[in-house]
Amino acid sequence: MPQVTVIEHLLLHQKESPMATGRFTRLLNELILAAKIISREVNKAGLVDVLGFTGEINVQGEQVQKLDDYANMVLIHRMERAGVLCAIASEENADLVLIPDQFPKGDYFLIFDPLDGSSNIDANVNVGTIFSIYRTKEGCTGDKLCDLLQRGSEQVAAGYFLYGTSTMMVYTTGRGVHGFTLDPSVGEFLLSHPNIKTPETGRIYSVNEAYWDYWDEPTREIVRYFKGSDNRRGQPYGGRYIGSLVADFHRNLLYGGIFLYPADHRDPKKPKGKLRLLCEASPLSFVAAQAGGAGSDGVRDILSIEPEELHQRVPLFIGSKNDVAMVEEIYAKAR
Ligand code: AHM
Ligand code: MG
Repeated sequence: MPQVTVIEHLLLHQKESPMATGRFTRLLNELILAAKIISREVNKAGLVDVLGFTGEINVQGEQVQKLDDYANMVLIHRMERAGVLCAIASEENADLVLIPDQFPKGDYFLIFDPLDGSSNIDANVNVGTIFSIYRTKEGCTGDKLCDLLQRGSEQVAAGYFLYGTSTMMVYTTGRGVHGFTLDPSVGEFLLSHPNIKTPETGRIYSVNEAYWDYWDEPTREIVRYFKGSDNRRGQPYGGRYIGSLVADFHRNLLYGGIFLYPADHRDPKKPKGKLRLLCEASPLSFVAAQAGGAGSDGVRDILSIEPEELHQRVPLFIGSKNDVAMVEEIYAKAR
């Protein structure tokens, strides 16, 4: 396969697309650079003890940061200087991060989860950065939340970096989903998975079944459907759950399957599940939809939900189209 970088691919295949602008290319370039820096630090995670950086203060006299804080800092530092954003939102920041006055501004709005699955870091399990990009609404200054919040269907691009056995970038600008693998010897993400399509019916279900007692009866029926043999496959789906959304999603995207994080009706902390609409569910649903799959809250397409707040949570059922449709069908029957 010829070695095509992300930016070459964007420019080669999307000439007529409004996304092939210099500003969008700059945004993507900065994001990629931030992800390479995060990837380098994630790869060193296991060496922290070996190198003696275990205390609060490292040998340079600097405060040792948790990797998720570090990833957040790198992303904000790079992206606020990119000159193409009007604001940033991160899973780690309660409020919008506005672009400081000394830096030029643009009309893109970037939302990210800097290090999804970070509770797995110490066990050397895959983690990732999820991103979502919008344009500021027409006529808006782009510095007020109410101006920025939009439905997932308005995203101009979304995707993720997966820090796994190799580091990958998977993204869409609404013209298919493409995957690139970081070649550390040249320091570039090279096209490895062009035009990803997910199977219409999957063979994997991914859910934290320990919450069984917290679920309502229709949710249990859904999980029984996937683990039983009276389903579309005529045999149980394989159960796989890493506990890193981005890694569970990526595996299911390639192999076919469904990831479920339902509402926990008896857990007062999670009446809408755990995952966030804007920095997790919406970007991954955009990728899923572009790969021929779907994302739903059990009733509606995730991409159709009008956000009300920055850190809004949403039940999430995402992956192969027929499997997501089955979830909606079982909930609909129960209503
Ligand atoms: P986080 O954003 O606090 O890291 O939580 C999100 C993570 C997802 O990556 C993962 O799918 C989920 O939490 C796992 O939650 P649970 O331990 O409840 O199964
Ligand atoms: Mg997360």
